Amino acid sequence: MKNTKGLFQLSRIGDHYILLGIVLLFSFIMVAPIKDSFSEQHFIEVSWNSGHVLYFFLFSYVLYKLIPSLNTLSMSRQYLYIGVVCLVIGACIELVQLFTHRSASLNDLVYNLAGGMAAVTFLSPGLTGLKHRKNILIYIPVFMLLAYGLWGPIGFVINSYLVNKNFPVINAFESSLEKQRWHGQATFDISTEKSSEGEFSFKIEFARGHYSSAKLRQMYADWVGYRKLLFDIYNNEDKSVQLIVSVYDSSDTNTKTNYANRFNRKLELQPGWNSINIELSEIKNGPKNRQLLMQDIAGMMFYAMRIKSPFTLYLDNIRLGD
Ligand SMILES: [Ca+2]
Repeated sequence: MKNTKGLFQLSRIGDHYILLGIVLLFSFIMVAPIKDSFSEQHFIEVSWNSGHVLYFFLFSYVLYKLIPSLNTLSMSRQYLYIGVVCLVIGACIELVQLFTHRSASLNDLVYNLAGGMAAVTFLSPGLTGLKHRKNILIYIPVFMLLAYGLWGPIGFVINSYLVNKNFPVINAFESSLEKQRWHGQATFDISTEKSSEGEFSFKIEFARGHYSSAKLRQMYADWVGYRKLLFDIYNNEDKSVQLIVSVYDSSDTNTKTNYANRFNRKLELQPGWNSINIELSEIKNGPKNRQLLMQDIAGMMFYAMRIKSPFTLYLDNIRLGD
């Protein structure tokens, strides 16, 4: 028998109808409008794109099951056909998303392609018959596509390790991965232009408008045993700017955070470096009708409102101290 052993072939399972069901379920999730509270869950959000990879991997698997003759084609044709099908189906999903208030993205097409190419590579029996060197040439681009497609959850796991390792330093911005912990309407990136610690800081550009924010969503939760929250901010403007810093706990993590349910402090930032030092006892008593759960801190937010002219800040060395 020729062409019957794929690297991770699942043919013995024979339950492709179950897999077809999973694919249909994913189809529904990918086109259904999602709620704010759902999209705010950091892990789901950073991993969301990787769902495309999984979906198109399963989708391609089902194609192999439903059309067994695919296996008999040359490898290049399998890559071509599966690739084209993934791109066309992916483009249709993007079109449907336009009508369900979900944002369509060209990046998604790359994630879809990664899933399809991975399926051909790992499930098709053809590759195992090729010579080793030729295999490597195919594996390298496919693994690069996969790494790109799975970067969200991979980055999340590495960040989880860094968050634990570096605490009580919350963000020193010395790793480009730290950017993934942040979310918000402001434009931000790791920068070498200024730093109060190490070589890098977090450049945040607040655009003109009603509201703009940068929100830290992946952090060490237990602040018990420390006395102060400290950080440095460089105000790049030639006049003072107002910024509000908020700290919230696990009871308050979605986009509709209640102002009275968290700690808020208005900062008047002078031009140049500002060293901010806030007592954790004040943060604990920040919410109006309760105390913040200091053992279960979920996030921090830096935001500005009614911004008449855009401004740029550099944030560095967010840490807890005694
Ligand atoms: Ca730094």
